[in-house]
Amino acid sequence: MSSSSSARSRHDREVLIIVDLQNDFCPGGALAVPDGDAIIPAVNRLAAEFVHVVLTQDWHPPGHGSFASSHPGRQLFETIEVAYGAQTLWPDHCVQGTLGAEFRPALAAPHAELVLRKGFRPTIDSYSAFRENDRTTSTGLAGYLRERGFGHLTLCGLATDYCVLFSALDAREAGFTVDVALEACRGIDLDGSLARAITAMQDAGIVLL
Ligand code: VGL
Ligand code: ZN
Repeated sequence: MSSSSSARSRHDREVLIIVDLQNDFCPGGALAVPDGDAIIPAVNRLAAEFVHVVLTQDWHPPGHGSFASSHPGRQLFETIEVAYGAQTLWPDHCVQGTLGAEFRPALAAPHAELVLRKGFRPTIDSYSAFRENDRTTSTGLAGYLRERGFGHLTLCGLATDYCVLFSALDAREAGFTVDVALEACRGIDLDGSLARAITAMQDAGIVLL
């Protein structure tokens, strides 16, 4: 057994999901999360502990419906009504094939077994790695994890109050037990969204580490 695999101690029913640790969510990126790259040492430590790791990647086509630039006259970070309800308008970010959409180079998870891309449908955003923002379109991730025999998920990454939050809530709803490693997450915090996210996760039975 190699030294790296013997250092990995987590049980085979457990998987680490690293959410959207991409250039555009780090300082200098198009939708930078404050201190977003400060989580990388903690994320890399977690990744080294887990045998099984999944990465998610926000992956929007140019002109995506979540971009303020697609809605002339609208402001950045404004909330508008779309077919499925409220949608926050973001700067253009994580456009497919661009440097901003690539994983942060300092992320060290070469043994990740799946990269789950989301947000690729032009008119539907997807904060959750499980279900798009219309709350009906599945990404297939729950089925994948179940078929792999995973029962317990640990989440970390960006941003605590958007993609980590929605992924954690949907994971609970799909029947997984869920931990969120808060020291390995950072939030965007629009209008108190970070505090609301913490409360919502606690109320859903998610264990905050
Ligand atoms: C995210 C806003 C828009 C995230 C993705 O990864 O939390 N937030 N797209
Ligand atoms: Zn996005």
